[in-house]
Amino acid sequence: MIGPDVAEIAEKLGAAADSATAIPQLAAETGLDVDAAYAVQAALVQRRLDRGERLVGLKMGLTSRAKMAQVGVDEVIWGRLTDVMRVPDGGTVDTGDFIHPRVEPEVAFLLDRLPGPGEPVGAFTRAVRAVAPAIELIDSRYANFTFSLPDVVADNTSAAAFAIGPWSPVPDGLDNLGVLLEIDGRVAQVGSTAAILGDPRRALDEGLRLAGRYGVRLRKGWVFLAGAATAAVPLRPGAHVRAVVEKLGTASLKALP
Ligand code: OOG
Ligand code: MG
Repeated sequence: MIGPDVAEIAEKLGAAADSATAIPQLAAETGLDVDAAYAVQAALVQRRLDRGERLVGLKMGLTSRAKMAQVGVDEVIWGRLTDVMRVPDGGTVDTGDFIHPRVEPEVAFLLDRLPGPGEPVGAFTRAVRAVAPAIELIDSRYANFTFSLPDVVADNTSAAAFAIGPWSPVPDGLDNLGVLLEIDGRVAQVGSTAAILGDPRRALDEGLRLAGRYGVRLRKGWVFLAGAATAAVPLRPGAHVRAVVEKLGTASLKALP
């Protein structure tokens, strides 16, 4: 049996992102399973590295029920972040660069020394130097923002852009902080960090475990997005977006009119 053509699928997804043009889902047709989908994701991100982008971190996806319900996939997934995806806090994005962008509130970790393979994860406080409120801009490359599990994994878990607010030292509790997503000063989503696997710190354990399975090691200095606490909201031209996390503060971005 001939397996799915990883390079060809990665090229299709990369071209869809570059041209901001949606494509049909491709996992069912190509027989792509989750392991092959992570191979596509690696090739898709390698395509970015080949043109000079740098890996700067990792993101978790579908770590909350609200997100799983919104997209109809109920498995925790992870993707890769590059420097070009990072928008300065308060910075501007052009919705025209994306297909159907959505924004969601996140908690970001700044990674410190991490356990090597086989070592126990150890204290979260040792592995994480700082935490921050963040906004993730996701943009599925599939038509109608609809996908299966292998499809979204291959598409680098819809990663497109992210903004990180001010870093602060890790507070005592991270497990029940209020989360708000505001669009143009109006509350669009309300949640709690408890929605993220019960405690966003668990997202790091999951990230280490899942990325480790595919031979990816998290690095000191990397950013780690724990996954959205609420459903994502479409980003319209001209919108001002703020994510507010209790005790951590605010991250913001705007869309060009
Ligand atoms: C998949 C990515 C999910 C999150 O925070 O849950 C994600 C998607 O919803 O398109 O980034
Ligand atoms: Mg996200």
